[in-house]
Amino acid sequence: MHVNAPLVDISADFDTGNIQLLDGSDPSNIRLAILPDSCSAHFQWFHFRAEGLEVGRRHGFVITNAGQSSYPSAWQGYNTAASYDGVQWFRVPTEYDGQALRFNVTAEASGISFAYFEPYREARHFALIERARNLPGVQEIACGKSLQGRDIPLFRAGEGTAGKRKVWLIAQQHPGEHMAEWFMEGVIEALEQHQPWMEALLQQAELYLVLNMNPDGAFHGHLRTNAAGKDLNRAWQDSTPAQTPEVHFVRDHMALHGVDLFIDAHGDEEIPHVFTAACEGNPGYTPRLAALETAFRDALCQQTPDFQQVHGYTRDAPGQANMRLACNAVGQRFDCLAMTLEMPFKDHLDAPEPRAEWSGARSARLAQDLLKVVAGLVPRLR
Ligand code: GEM
Ligand code: ZN
Repeated sequence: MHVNAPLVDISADFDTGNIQLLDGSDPSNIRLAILPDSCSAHFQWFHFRAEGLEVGRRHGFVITNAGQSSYPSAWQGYNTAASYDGVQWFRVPTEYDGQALRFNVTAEASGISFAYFEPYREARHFALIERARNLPGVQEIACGKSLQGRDIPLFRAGEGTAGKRKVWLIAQQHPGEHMAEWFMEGVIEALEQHQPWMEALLQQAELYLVLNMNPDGAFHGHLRTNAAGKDLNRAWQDSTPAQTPEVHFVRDHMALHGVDLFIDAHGDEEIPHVFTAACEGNPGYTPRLAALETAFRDALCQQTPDFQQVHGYTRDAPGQANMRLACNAVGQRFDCLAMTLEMPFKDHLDAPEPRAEWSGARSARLAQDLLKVVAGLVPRLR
């Protein structure tokens, strides 16, 4: 006698949530679809909770519209992030047939979460802001507002004294790239630990930090845009308070304080490696900047196996960079070392960790390694 399994409850009505339930009648074939960003066709980020699973029973999930996502080829070789408790995340084997994305789990508990990447939840974001606010030597020097009125604090580690180099780190312009705020958590941890190398860095530089550039998009489970459907990483020439206040706020404060080194933390859907993109296509690119980029990349390769220089974006031809991007706009405007840091949604195949692949913890660890490299590079920035 076939006993109907209890229906599995699928929910995404929480911060960073994104899924639409199409058909939950068969627990071995729960059919789902990812919803697009609010005012944009972009979609790829998903995060949902399944409750009412039968422990020991195999449950199957199908994301039926994966083939129409923003980066469909990115699903090749991708494994879904999963967690029973929302804290410990692991990957589940995932199949992509060119249209649908499929993953199964033999339930070890009655509830499980699935996401495109280990989510950086709003509660943790607020806690990180409080950790920064309570850090000795760190001030919240300004607070911008997102389009929907969420705070965007600008923190500075250092007193703003003349003569110190200004190192800016921003994150998650693209809200679905949650590894970016995990990276910023690593920056805050490094400041909390008062390691000698950090003290040496702060003797010669100040850190200007934006933990999450796009809190609206992160809250709504967006992949790429803010609440107005704008890609913030295309707004660095013509940001406006009405459509892209998040970028407008940071650009204003960069003009006020100056920039000697800029890191823009992102995630990449397709390339299973950690890498950087820089300013080789800028009209103002010079041998000095080229040498700094090489020194930075070589030093980070020496510092950690979680970085490499073989794989990455195609280099821009001379004078052909898209100057609407933060890295290129800031590098040009301030004639400084400026880089986009890309962390993978998959694994960093130069140092694979099959259980969780690329993760929040590895993103945070990368930040510590990157700051150690920055500490060694500060004397050369100007
Ligand atoms: C990327 S940055 C793209 C940089 N490309 C080159 N060739 N330098 C973006 O905004 O599209 C960052 C990201 O989305 O993660
Ligand atoms: Zn991005």
